[in-house]
Amino acid sequence: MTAQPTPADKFSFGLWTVGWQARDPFGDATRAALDPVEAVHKLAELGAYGITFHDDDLIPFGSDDASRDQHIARFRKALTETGLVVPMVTTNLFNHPVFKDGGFTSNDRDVRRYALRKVLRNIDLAAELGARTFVMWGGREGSEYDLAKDIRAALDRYREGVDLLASYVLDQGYDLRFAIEPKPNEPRGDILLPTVGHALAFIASLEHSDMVGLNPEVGHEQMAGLNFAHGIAQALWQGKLFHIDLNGQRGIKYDQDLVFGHGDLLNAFALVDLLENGGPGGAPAYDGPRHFDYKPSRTEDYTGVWASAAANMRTYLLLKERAAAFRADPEVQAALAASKVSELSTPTLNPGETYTDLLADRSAFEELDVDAVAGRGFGFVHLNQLAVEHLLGAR
Ligand code: GLT
Ligand code: MN
Ligand code: MN
Repeated sequence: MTAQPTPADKFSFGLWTVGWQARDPFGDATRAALDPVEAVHKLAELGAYGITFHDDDLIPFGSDDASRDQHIARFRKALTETGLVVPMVTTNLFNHPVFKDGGFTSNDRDVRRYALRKVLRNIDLAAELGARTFVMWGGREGSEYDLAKDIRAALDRYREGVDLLASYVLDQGYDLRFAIEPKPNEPRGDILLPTVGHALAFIASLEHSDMVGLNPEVGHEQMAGLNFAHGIAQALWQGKLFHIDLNGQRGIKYDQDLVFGHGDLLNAFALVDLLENGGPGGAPAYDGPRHFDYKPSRTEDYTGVWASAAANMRTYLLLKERAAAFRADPEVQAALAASKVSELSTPTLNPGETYTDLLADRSAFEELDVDAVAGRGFGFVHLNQLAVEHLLGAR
């Protein structure tokens, strides 16, 4: 197998992923802190092209201006040395206790104003480093108690916040777009904008909705029992797939952040096929970073951390290779045709046909042999089995 990542694959990692010290609600850290400079060098060696971060991942919360500048300068030097880029930046509005009831939607107005200032400062840094996407994961925007949060007011404040940030970016002339990351729960009992669908509806209500899209995460949709590949397809369909968080999740439970493909592998296969082959004429449907947002399991030492980082990229490339073989297989092409997959792209009405014409078309209704049509099988199971066999390397 030749699946060797290169920068052309556009793989990126959050600093908080490989840098996770594996502290969980039940146990202490199992790994020492990772120097961001080392993360840059290591990821570049492994073949990644980008690294992303929260302000607090790079600059410890509360740092004074001089040490802030120093942290940024060391990081920039590592970027220059390795050629790694920063395609995305995000702000931590969840870790410090001040955000215990959220950032943009805290009931406490002082917190909301502070949160906006923290993000504005970080937007300047994002632009300075050449990031094109600014992710907003509102992990603390939510509630545990229904009567304690006025959800409509919270959504008003959320919109007020995003509108303000978007107009700041426009006024500064930054080449930066926002990507909202949905999640149904954890750390809050219920998080606002819990799914791709909720976030899309929210985005449509914004003043600068064209500047705001999505950063869906595999595990987050799956925590809600949803089909990730479907969510991504709709995000693409709506022109809103601005960024993507790839990882693995096994069912409806806490956010596992496993390596990409270490959860629902068949859905990951469909996802990679969609991203890589789902555009016009079989071209890629998405050309942004393939960003891994995973957590190296708590059981791993640093050897395991770097092995898991490499595993994300290798799994993606293997799935890409399998998807290409699947598409090129004549038996798959015959099965796709038998399943009428491409017939769905034919409009239901003829060019220029109106509902009056449809009402007059006796072959569509009065004369249609409904029982005969109902009797036709679609052959979807055969098609899926071919996908499984390609996935298993059996074809
Ligand atoms: C946090 C969360 C992720 C988000 C990150 C961006 S931070 O670790 O679990 O899903 O993408 O804020
Ligand atoms: Mn997650
Ligand atoms: Mn994420």
